[in-house]
Amino acid sequence: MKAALKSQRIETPSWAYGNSGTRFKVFAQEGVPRDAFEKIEDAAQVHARTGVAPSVALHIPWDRVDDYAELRAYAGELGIELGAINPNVFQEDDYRLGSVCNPDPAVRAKALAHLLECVEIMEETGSRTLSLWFADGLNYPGQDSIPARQDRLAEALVAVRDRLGPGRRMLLEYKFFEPAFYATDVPDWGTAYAHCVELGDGAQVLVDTGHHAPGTNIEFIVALLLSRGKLGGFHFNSRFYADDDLMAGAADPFQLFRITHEIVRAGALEDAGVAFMLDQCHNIEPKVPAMIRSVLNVQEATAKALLVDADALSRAQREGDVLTANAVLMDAYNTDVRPLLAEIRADMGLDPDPVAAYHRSGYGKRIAAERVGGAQAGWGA
Ligand code: PSV
Ligand code: MN
Repeated sequence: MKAALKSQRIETPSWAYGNSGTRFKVFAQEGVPRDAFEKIEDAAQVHARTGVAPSVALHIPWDRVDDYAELRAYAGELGIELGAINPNVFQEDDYRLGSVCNPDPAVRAKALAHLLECVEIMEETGSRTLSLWFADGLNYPGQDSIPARQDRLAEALVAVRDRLGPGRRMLLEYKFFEPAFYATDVPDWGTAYAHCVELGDGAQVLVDTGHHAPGTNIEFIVALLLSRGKLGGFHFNSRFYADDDLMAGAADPFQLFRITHEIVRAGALEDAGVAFMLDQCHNIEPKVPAMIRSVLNVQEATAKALLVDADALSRAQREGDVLTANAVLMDAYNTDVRPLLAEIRADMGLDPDPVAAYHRSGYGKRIAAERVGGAQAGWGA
């Protein structure tokens, strides 16, 4: 159990270190990175404190630099790697009616060119994962043909797949609404799964925990995708209402446990095939310690999942003993795993309390003093 927790890998998103907000207001914070290099410094802090966050995902063009080899080397100096590359085909005026599903072939070609640029960036950054999310969709019934848009999507995905280098894969993320309100082109796991099956081995589904209707049983989706070899990874975050992008484990730690239980049960924790990534926006809280907290929350859920007595559970399930089966799960969930995780951190040469250690380090004060002037990074809501 200790070995599994020590070797867990949780990827943090570069964009979570920049300013973010809602469509009503983006609140600027002191010390926010001005470029991709400074975002990497913050991500490296999260790894330095937790020991289990050794890579950072990039979003292009938010993290565009002249020399990706230099960015990769800088990350390496700070002890982390560059992770998934996330193309952005949702923030230009041309994409008003969609990107790869747009009725205009010229816009589709532009979007595809950006996706292929990101495939090239993967070679320079050493990234193995291309993480695709499309904001494409419709606001009004009749606005465009739903099946024609599916065909356009499939055509673009095939073109991307055919350009992926060896050992590289593409993940397709779904989201049921926003920014489109009537029909999203990849709204659910079924649509993503259907495309990934057609695309073959190099394509898998990405589950962002914030992208479901309230009450959706996400662990069911996880279990099903795992059983079909099509679960590529997660964007963990918490939601109360919509795609809130709050700290993972903040809203519903029990849901996070139920998801990690399915992963552990399927033996998929050690299998590097399922990428544990975070996708969050820290609008009002300080970003680096919020990210550390999120990593710890995922770690706690995983530790509890590893505590489930698998033999007792499967015996109770075989015997149809509903109450015992449920009690086995709840026993694990209700165990306080914090002392165990503190011990593991001590074994790893880390401070047992990563958030306190971060505050004591003075890093937050230092970046607030040093990162003055220039344009703070943000996703421009
Ligand atoms: C879309 O809501 C999303 O979850 C996708 O993963 C994007 O890349 C990310 O958020 C951007 O914030
Ligand atoms: Mn996401």
